[in-house]
Amino acid sequence: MSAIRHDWTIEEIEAQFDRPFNDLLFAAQQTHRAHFDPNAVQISSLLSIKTGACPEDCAYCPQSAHHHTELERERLLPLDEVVAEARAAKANGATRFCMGAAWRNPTDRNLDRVAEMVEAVRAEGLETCVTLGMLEARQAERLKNAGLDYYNHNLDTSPEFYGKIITTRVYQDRLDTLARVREAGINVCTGGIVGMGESRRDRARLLQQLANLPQHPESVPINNLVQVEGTPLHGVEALDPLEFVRMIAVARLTMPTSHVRLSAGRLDMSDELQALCFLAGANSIFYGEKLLTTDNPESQRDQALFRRLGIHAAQPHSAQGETGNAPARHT
Ligand code: SAM
Ligand code: DTB
Ligand code: SF4
Repeated sequence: MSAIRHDWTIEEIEAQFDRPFNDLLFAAQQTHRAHFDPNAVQISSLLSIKTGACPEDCAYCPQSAHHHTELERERLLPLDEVVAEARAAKANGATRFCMGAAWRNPTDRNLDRVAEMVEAVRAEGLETCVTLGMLEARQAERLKNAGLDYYNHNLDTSPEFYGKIITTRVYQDRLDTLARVREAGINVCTGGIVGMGESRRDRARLLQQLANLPQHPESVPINNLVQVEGTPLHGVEALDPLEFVRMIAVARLTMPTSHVRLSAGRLDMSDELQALCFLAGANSIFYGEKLLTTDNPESQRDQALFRRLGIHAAQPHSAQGETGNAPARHT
């Protein structure tokens, strides 16, 4: 078993990135096998419960009110629509349902409505995840009491590159929200985006931030930028796909027991590239034909890919290191 470390230096992480590709993938796959069923992949489906007109200025995001995208602003979805979508996701094979809102932070009134959604989705027999922006401690507790399993809040990139991407909130705000989620006993889902024009050192610094948290996130989404017309990052040079695979592999090596999610960006990836990501240690995907506002591969294509690779869906709470809907652990 690989050691669980929280003291990674930037040089050590960069050295992993710099290894010959085959050596890196072999090491990542060994680590993966020490902690997980190598042929099991966790399946989450996403729903945007409140779309567009976000006050934040994240340069990658089609939902920011600062950019001129073609997205229609929508109100918070009614409960019955959310439950219908959750049922459909479950019938389609998802085990976790993630609800996203384009907010800087939720108001208490909105949080009450989201808490109802969490309760109702859980009652359908799905794991629940929400991503609502910044949270206060009492709001995290409110969600925990509603039975929330996971909270997603990404660090997105390195502390150094961050200011080039977002100016309306600082890195420390994100770390504070993550600490409150952890303290409330909710599983932490946090990762980032690559392909935004950052350097390899930025990617290594992001992984260093994640791996050196007091407790590793249970879930680490690695998003490849989905370029949307009208956002400032539209037209930025795409990342070398093999560098994306390296990012997955180094996430696996630095956070051996976390679920590493091959997240946004799969639509543009070949089956072969996705297969390399699974070999590098990715063991979770977003499944279903939409992410939040952009497209994801058709379910049938994913089912065919799983068949080709002999991959099966992981059962909820089957992996080590998950707190489930249980009290906070302090390590
Ligand atoms: N508003 C909340 C927040 O930012 O915390 C929650 C929703 S936000 C859309 C969730 C995450 O989606 C972002 O942190 C970012 O990592 C990811 N994301 C947004 N737009 C993306 C894009 N165009 N490509 C890849 N990932 C994206
Ligand atoms: C995450 O890391 N990626 C998801 C989820 N968490 C909320 C969102 C991806 C969004 C991609 C752009 C869109 O569809 O709007
Ligand atoms: Fe708003 Fe979240 Fe998009 Fe940033 S990533 S603009 S906070 S919806």
